[in-house]
Amino acid sequence: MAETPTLFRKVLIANRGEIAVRIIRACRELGLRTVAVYSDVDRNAMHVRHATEAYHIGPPPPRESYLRIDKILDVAKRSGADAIHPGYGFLAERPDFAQACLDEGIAFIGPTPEAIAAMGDKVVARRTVQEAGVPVVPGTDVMLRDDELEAEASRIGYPLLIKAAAGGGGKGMRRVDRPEDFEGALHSARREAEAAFGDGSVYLEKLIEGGRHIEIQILADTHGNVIYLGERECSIQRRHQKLLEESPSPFVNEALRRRMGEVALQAARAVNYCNAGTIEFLVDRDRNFYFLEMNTRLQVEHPVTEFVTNLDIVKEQIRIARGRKLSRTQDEIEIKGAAIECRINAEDPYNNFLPSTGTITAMTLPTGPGVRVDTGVTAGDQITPYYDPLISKLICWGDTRGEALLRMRRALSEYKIMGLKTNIPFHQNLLDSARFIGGQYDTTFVEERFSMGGGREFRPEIAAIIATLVAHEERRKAAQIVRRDGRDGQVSKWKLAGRWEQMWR
Ligand code: MV4
Repeated sequence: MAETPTLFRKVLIANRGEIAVRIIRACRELGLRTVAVYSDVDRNAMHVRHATEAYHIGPPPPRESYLRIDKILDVAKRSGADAIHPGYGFLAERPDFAQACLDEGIAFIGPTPEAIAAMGDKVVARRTVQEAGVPVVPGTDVMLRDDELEAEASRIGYPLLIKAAAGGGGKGMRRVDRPEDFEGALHSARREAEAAFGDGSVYLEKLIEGGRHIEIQILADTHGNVIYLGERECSIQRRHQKLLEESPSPFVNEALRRRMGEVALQAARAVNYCNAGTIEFLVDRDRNFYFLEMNTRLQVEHPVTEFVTNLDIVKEQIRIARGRKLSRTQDEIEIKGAAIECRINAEDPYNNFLPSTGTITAMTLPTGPGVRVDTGVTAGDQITPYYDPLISKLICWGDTRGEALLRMRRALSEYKIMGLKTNIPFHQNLLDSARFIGGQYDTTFVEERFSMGGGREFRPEIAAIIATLVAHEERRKAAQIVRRDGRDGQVSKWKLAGRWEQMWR
């Protein structure tokens, strides 16, 4: 195997859209040249225009372009790229791609093929982290025959979940409430897993109901340093698609953050992890937390962590790949303020989130203090059905959760996209809902308790105080606000409790 260069000058970005642009920007700031790849429909895309050079790799379907390892490596060789950043999706979590890069003497800006493979098999991941002392949901740890699984099911107890070993992200999952339903569910889960992943292996876990999805961002370098960058609350999702993320989580206090952070480091060390990664946890109502899976890539929602830590995660990834040390130690990580990210998707929230395609005829992006927009499209661009519906991420920072929330409402109201339907109205409704403002939501909220237009009269000053107090719990005795009469005032928690009750009625 050729030796991986640690000094590199030119980075190929094996991706498209907002994340390709994000990575190109980090490279430019570091003085690195960039190579874009594009399919037919992306010929004039923003990521192509931002890169130093760009190469065509085929037709729009990902299988024929962005997933073609051979074509991408060929471009790397022709362009003289000495590193490849995979972004998220596409080839980001394919151990064979990471290995192929290394075999060609090209640095893969991400973890080792071994770590990707270990975490990609959910049963191996579960066993590996469990042996390292990480709490996992009670369940099965090895692949078993159908009759053995059924015996294990009664040991675990109902309700339970059947999960695909090759799955992740909720694909191939089945809930089983009663023993008599087990056999049927097992067969349909195996069939679905076989069709989706070419692997019908499944395992079982006890079902944790009403949990929150909270994940820990970690960074690990080649010198054995591993740090955590706080958590992201990702419970606002629909059909396993995240719609909004925030950091810190309004549910996580200092003690829980530290415990989850330490456990995340144990999980990372268990696979000798290197580069940026995320440990997903399910946190129940009593604040017990359980390992779900590890994502061995840069994630869509990384900007909320960047805002509250003031760290550039993509630059850290490049640093790590170059064999340098992390720019900070754990003691130098401080969570400052609060950040919220809204995923702006080309889909119609008034019509069951139906994908919306067509040309963006006009677009005005929000700007101003504490606002960041990561996008890969501009007015005149076409949104096609070939790729995911994410057209932009709107991220807002505030000194408090309340300020971040009000800033997000302001930014959403400035955002104008013509020619397509977007989920901006969904986010506006969500930010006006009492449960979101109060931080009282779990992974079932959007699908089971939320409805468009269900919000009450919005009182920004009350909402901001509640959002801030909930997030900061006892740390701030009262919130400093500007009252309707224009005077600054302290609002006691008692007074707020009263206002909060009013919002509920
Ligand atoms: C669970 C669970 C409850 N109990 N496992 C869904 C995606 C995959 N990463 C794991 N998932 C879940 N696993 C046990 N034992 C509930 C979910 C789940 C979920 C998790 C995170 C975010 C959103 C979710 C929505 C539905 C179910």
